Amino acid sequence: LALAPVSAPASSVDGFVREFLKNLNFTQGVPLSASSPNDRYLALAHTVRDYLMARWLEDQRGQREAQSKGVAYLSAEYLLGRQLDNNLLASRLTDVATEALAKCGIDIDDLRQQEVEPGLGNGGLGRLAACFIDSLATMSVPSIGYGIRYEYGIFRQTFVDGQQVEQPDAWLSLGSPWEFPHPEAAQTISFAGHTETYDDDGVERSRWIPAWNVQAVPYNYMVPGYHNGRVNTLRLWRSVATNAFDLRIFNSGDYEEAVRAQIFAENISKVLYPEDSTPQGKELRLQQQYFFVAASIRDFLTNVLAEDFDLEKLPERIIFQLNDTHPVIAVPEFMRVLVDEKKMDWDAAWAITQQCFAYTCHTLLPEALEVWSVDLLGRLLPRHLEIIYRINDEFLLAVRERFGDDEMRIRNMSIVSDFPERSVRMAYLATVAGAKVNGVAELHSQLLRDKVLPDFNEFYPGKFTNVTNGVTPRRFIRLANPQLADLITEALGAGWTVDLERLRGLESFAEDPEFRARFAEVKAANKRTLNTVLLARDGLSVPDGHMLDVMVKRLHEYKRQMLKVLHIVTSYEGIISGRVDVKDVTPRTFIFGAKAAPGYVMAKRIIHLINAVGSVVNADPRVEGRLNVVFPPNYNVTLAERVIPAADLSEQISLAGKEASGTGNMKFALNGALTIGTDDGANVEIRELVGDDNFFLFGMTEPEVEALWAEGYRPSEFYQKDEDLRRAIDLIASGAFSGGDRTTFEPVVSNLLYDDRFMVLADYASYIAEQGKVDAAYGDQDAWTRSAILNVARSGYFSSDRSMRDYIQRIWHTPPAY
Ligand code: 26Q
Repeated sequence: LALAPVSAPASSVDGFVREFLKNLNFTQGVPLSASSPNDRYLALAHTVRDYLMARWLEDQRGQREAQSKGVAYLSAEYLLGRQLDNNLLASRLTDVATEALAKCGIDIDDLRQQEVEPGLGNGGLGRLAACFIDSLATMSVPSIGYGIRYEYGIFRQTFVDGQQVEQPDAWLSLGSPWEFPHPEAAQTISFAGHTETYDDDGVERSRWIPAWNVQAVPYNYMVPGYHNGRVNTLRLWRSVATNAFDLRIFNSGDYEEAVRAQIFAENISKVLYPEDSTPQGKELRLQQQYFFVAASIRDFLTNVLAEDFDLEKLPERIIFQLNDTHPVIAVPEFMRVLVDEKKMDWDAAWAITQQCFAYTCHTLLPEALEVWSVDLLGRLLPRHLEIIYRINDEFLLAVRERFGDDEMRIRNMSIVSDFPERSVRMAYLATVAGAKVNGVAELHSQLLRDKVLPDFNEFYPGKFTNVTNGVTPRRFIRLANPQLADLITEALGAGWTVDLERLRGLESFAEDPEFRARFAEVKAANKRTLNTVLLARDGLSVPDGHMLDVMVKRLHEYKRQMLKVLHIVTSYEGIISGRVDVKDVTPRTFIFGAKAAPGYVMAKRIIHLINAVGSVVNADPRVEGRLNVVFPPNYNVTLAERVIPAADLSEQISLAGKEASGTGNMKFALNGALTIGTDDGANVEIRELVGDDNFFLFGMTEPEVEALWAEGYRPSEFYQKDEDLRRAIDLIASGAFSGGDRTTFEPVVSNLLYDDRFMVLADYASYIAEQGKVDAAYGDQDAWTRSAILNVARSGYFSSDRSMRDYIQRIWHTPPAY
């Protein structure tokens, strides 16, 4: 019986009712009559799990037995969003579950609200990883995601007097029905200590004598494919104290010390670092990185490969995709395992390693490129540092062979830099080790090749490639915008959800007045839903008849929320100065969503300013309610799913050459918002696809940005020359948004006038002019709707399924299905 495959419960309403009540009674230990909403949510989640279990077990066995090449996605972040609805959708259980719960007198919507989303990521990079594993499961690609099970995900943001205050995200506190811990499968992960050489039967070898270790306990999560019966695995590691370690101290009677050891070990997976640029070289962060990749590599080698597997054939079985530099310490770890533990010859091990890794870069900001001080690396991972040095020595030798003793070039290409302190450049290590290096949008990949790593591109022709990001249409259309999804299905038939280029078929419907009316009605309904959600969530409202102008993303100077603020202040100043008749102002609601890294002072000031401007503008009777600033705190995936489908205008206004790709931009276009944006990241590709007539372009191009920098950028000149800009900045400086206090926002103003690294002032005039065109275009609602439909019709390219196909073809060379 134990060998017989389990089977899924019956997919009937009555079957579901039975399973649900059974879970309520036997898992939650409560009768329906005494159950809390949380009990019911957990019982429902367990019921959905049960339906997926048979396929999951089958797929785990199938993937192991197929022995085909697979992908291991290594990512320090997975920003999953809520699981219940996704898993219901994937397994076709939404209707059955809804009816079954109704029979029990329960509104399933009430239970949906119970789920706390796992916020195990900061923003774009983490959400991208979540979209990718969804696509891999949906496309039956043999794959596994590896990461960290943070006990606290991205902080919960609150506002106190308009300023950001962070609260811990205790996402596990009410139970976590989607995870399967396997403490019995824990791995030991070691740290620190020293290295030594020894004589191994006449061969001199190195080994690492670590000083301490922790246990890495795997927590498995189901990743169901959409309507294909597949269930892949996401394996997140939790750190716990090693028993033996505890016991020794415990027996010595030093209980405090024993507890300290426990806390120390468990700290590793305790909390997600909330910085997503200019990372500090924190030791705990390096511990996290090594902890999860070492556990993942060991997991693959011991649990996936057969015991007698010929390691020379590793490249035929695995490709580790490095999601940015965060998991790059996997490279020396892999070498250490092959050379020190498996006793493989260095050159053979290196040849294999270079085929088993590929690296995705997600940034262009120099300050965001990760480096680790040699000092810290040597203390925490002494053997890995030796290995990195040897990789670098051999690499630089090869560079000399190719280019001669060009010391400048050698210094520039060295994985180990000497300045400002001796440190390891993780992006260089990844580039040298990776079979391929990719950027995340065409423009980004081109700049990566030509501006960030040109020497490497010359040395490794063909290594650099592009894979433009994508987003999953399951979560971001089907779940987030069910009414649009139904309208599309009615027009095009089913099938578009897994073949998003089919949205092209909507182009002809854009010419049909009746379809346009229905499309507009869906948008209006989504706005009403958003209004209801925001009212309940934050007491905020989105008035009827307003254009919804949305800027949601992490707060960063390069993303230029300040430009948006200046636009709002300009509109406001026009009204209160009497130069603009309020009756001529297009009613707009500006929605912001943005978290700032807790230590990013300027970003926090900008949040404060947005809230301050909102308080004044929203309350000023002269505005007659035509400008409305709404800034719900704690923007997350759950809120994104409500905001994006309601949006009319998508703000993608980063300085050209700074946003690697953006993925929010894609979600908006797919939900029928028009974009106002710069020629940056994937905006470039969105505009090419949707057409100039359906996209509001403004601002300098990347070469123009370069040129202005080169000639010497003086923001104050723009302030002097542009009257509207001067009025807006003066109004902020006057204290109009800070109760007359001129000091509150002085640092923001000074920064704009005298520094302005991201050239907000240089692009201001062009932005304001383009916003004028937006207002004019919005005046013709029917034409606007036509453009919105064309945005949907022409954005099918941005499905993460297409991204996966590109990775498979250009990088992974894995079979398309198993
Ligand atoms: C690194 C070291 C120490 C602490 C934190 C970090 C860290 C964490 C997160 C560094 C960067 C991140 C996240 C970066 C990120 O989200 N980048 C975005 O990736 C998206 C997906 O490719 C792109 O669309 C965005 O353009 C890019 O900004």
